[in-house]
Amino acid sequence: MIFDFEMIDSCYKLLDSKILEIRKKLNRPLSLSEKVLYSHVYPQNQIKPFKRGTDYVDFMPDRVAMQDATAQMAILQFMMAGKDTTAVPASVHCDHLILAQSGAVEDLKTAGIVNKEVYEFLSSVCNKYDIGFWNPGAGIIHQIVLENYAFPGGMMIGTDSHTPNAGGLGMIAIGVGGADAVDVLAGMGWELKFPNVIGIKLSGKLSGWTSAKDIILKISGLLTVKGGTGNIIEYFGEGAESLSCTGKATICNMGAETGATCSIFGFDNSMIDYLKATGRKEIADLAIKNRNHLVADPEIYANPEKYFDQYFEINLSELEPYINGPFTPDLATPISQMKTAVIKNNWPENVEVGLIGSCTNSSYEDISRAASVVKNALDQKLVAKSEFTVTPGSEQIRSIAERDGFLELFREFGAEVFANACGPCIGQWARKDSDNKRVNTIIHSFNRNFAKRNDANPNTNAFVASPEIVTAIAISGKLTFNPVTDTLINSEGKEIKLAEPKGFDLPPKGFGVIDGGYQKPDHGKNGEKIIINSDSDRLQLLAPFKEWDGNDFLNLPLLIKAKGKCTTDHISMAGYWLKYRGHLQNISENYMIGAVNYFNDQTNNILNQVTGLNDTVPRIARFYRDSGTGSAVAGEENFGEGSSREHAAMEPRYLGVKVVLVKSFARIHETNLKKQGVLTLTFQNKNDFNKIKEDDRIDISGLKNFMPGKQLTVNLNHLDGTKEKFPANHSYNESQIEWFKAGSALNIIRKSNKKNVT
Ligand code: MIC
Ligand code: SF4
Repeated sequence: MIFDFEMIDSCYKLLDSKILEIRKKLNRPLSLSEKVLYSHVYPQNQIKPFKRGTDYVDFMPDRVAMQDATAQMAILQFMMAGKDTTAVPASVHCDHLILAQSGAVEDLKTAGIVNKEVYEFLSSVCNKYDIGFWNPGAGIIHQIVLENYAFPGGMMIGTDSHTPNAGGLGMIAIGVGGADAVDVLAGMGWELKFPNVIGIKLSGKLSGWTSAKDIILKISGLLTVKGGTGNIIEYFGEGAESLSCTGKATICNMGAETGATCSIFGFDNSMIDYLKATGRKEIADLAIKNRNHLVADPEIYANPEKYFDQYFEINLSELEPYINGPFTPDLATPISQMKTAVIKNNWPENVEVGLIGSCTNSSYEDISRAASVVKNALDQKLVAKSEFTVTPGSEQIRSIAERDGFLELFREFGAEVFANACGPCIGQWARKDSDNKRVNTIIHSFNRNFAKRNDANPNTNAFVASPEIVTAIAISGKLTFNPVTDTLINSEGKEIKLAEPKGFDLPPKGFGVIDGGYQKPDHGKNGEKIIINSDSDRLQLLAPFKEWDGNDFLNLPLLIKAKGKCTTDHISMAGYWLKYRGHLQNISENYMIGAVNYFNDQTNNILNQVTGLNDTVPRIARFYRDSGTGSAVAGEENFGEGSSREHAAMEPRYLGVKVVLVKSFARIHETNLKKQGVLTLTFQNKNDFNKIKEDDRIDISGLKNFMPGKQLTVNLNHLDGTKEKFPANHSYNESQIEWFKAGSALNIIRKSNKKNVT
């Protein structure tokens, strides 16, 4: 079955004339990113040469995808918008809420019981609003999108930061918060600062132990976790064409770790093969007809330095496997240097668990290559020294991995095969025998490795590598093992060298036909009633946030000055807390509990300026809110890095935080805060961060003349009566200032749509 074929067909029908029009207006060669972006400007008659990195532009993406942990808030907000149906095709995927504990069958059953209320809510809401619903066990959002929905030249948004996965199939696919999704679902333009474009030419060809994952591991090291911010990464070159479509998706998926808006590959034969293999020959045919529009113009490829805002070249023939981490995905070490790095950094060398799978690395190619390593190890009488787990990305992949004997091989090897879900990647991992403080090392093929992310233990050193390297390291049990050069001793005492991995881009026996767990919406034909019990602790209807009272912020107590890395995992932790993703009041109890207090280096232990006593962040935030002052938060670089979860923005709003003042923001988090009505400011002079004291009261002045490009002023009122004053920057445009004034972006949609809601 091809989803939304009419929509896709009409996109391609219009593409030729759109590109002609764009060429007329821009009169210069176009990158692929520009072709896709300009052909989705909304409305199309607004096209003019936009300034990359400066102009805010409205787009109309072709579709929206949401996963269960973010869909709950997105849909609760959409329900407040008062619409009958969604303006573009949309889908919801149940993947984040399944605990990985006792294997796929048992865990799915438990999830069905534990999350019943949430699944029923999402399923009935999807029916009512005509949204495709993918049941728990169907797979992880990005795999399902790639297998079913993505198409070359399309544009989509998704309420998950790894939405860019679909760039592997030539799509501009951008991770956003739920409020952004509501804009698109409600048929309004979706606003984005027109991104810059980083061109990366891949030359040469991968071989041996090196895989697509190593390309993005290297690039994460080059760009760092903030270097991609405000940019689309566009790949090209013969190396790019030599990669499988799913390999390209891995690169685009993990590109989120550089802060990039998204990543994209030009249309090529690997995409044709993948579309055909996944039952979408008709789409491949349409794309072939539009081939020229689905790659950059030849002038761009001939002169990349001239046209891209930044340009890099990577020779795949020279690339070696990488291992990134711990605690950050951009700490990239080539495998040949791991022995030295482990000693130098005192990383614990023994690896306790190797985990493969996740949304970014569970393609047939990944599974078949990892399985070939396992088979070779078994054949050579090697046993795994570390525990080993496999999390397939979708039922489609799981079923053929089972059919083709790979999962049996993994089991023979002692692996635990978890459900097709996020599982250990997002702290939904009931890790056995783990005390919560023990220093230890794990290695996985996921995307992120922030502190506490996988098992809630702050002392778990998590490293990221390709599935085949994770497998080899799990066999050796050592972080320092390099399968390219090193040998192992087998159960007979013989010295053994692991053979290089071998796999298949696509399943030789085809993908087969499976019941993938899809529920077709019936658009409320069954008279769906959306019921949220008032005593539910999982779901809570939202109440609109209050509008701005027209005054400067005065005397806001500093809530917390967060030290160092403060990702959305630090701001609104996942794992245990995922169960409250549909209940703002309950989830707000995790606000900033992972952030390090600058003044005592502790987490979730801050000063209450009024009582003089230390307490938790959520409790003190509530205290300030209820006493009528509200509060202010300060932070450092790339604040809110990582996830798209808008809970990290709704919680401070709900708890009365009025301003977040930091050295720099991650894109999605800054937008999320703006959309929820929290003022986002950055230090003009980053050293001003040092001036903020634990018992400061903070004023923000200039709000009455809040306008684009005009700085606001921060006044610090120190306890000893002294004051310090400095300017702060903001990135608000006019319409975003309206969000702030209205109390949230949603309040504006609500006002323009005064219909009663369910
Ligand atoms: C992640 O990988 O961090 C998540 C969990 O998928 C998040 C979404 C969420 O927090 O629900 C993301 O990437 O946006
Ligand atoms: Fe799920 Fe992990 Fe992928 Fe996020 S990165 S969507 S938690 S598998």
